[in-house]
Amino acid sequence: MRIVAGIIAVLAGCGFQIPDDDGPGSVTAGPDAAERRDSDGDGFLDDADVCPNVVDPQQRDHDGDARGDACDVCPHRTDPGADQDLDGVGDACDPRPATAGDRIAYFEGFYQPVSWNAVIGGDTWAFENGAATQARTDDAYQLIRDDNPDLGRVTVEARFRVTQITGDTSSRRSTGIVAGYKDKDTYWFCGLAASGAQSEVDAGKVSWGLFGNSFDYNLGAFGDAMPGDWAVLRARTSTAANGDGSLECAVERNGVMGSATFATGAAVAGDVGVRTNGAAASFDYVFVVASP
Ligand SMILES: [Ca+2]
Ligand SMILES: [Ca+2]
Ligand SMILES: [Ca+2]
Repeated sequence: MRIVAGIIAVLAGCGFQIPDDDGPGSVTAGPDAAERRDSDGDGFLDDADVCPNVVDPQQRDHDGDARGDACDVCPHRTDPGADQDLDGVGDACDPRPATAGDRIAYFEGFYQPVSWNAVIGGDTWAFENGAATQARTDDAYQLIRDDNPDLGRVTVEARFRVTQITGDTSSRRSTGIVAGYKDKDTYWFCGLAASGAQSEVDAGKVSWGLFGNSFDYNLGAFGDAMPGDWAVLRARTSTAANGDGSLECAVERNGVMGSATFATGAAVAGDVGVRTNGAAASFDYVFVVASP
């Protein structure tokens, strides 16, 4: 959502860099050569570059902690930058902080251009100010990022806010993420759902044509109605040795945590996406860690 140091860095990058013979990105030696160096050659001098060693002309820093999205070990969360197992996923967002092997599959801050696909409902999503927004409450809408090959086991974190739900209670009202998306009839979901004047956490799997649509839920996890405050969702998929898959789903809102887990006899593999059903909502980001 934030771009820091952009103006200063652009001015510095355009006006004061003097290339010499030491190769790309270096500057003429002098008393302040270290400050004037552009190590990655992206036009932003190191002391004003949010990722001094990653070519990053966009200079995006979604969480505003002065570490750019392109080099932040937890790009969605202000954190000290610690990574004890050195796998590139910060301790604050590593599902296994003491075991190497996880990796950041991607951080999606929904800045244009966004290359996600509308797979359910019309393509009525808006991408503005670093958020994906669905304003319609009349139907289900689902966006998927198509990763090839599929990611397999994932931990997904997303921040979202529901602004309005349809008053028609004949349709299910929910907002959250999807994981293990195969096609519009086969995917797992985790999110916040309407439950009378309260809201609940749902985890489940849509598998029409195989087992039907089934889910588990944490009824009345939140005393608040579904629209309102921002919520942070965390979901983990796993597949056991016998092939059974499960999805752990937790939502935190105003310091209150609700969770639900759904398991069934099918592996979890496929793409990650976001989904609304009878609800208008904005997604601030989606952060995905892939694990072996
Ligand atoms: Ca630079
Ligand atoms: Ca950052
Ligand atoms: Ca780590």
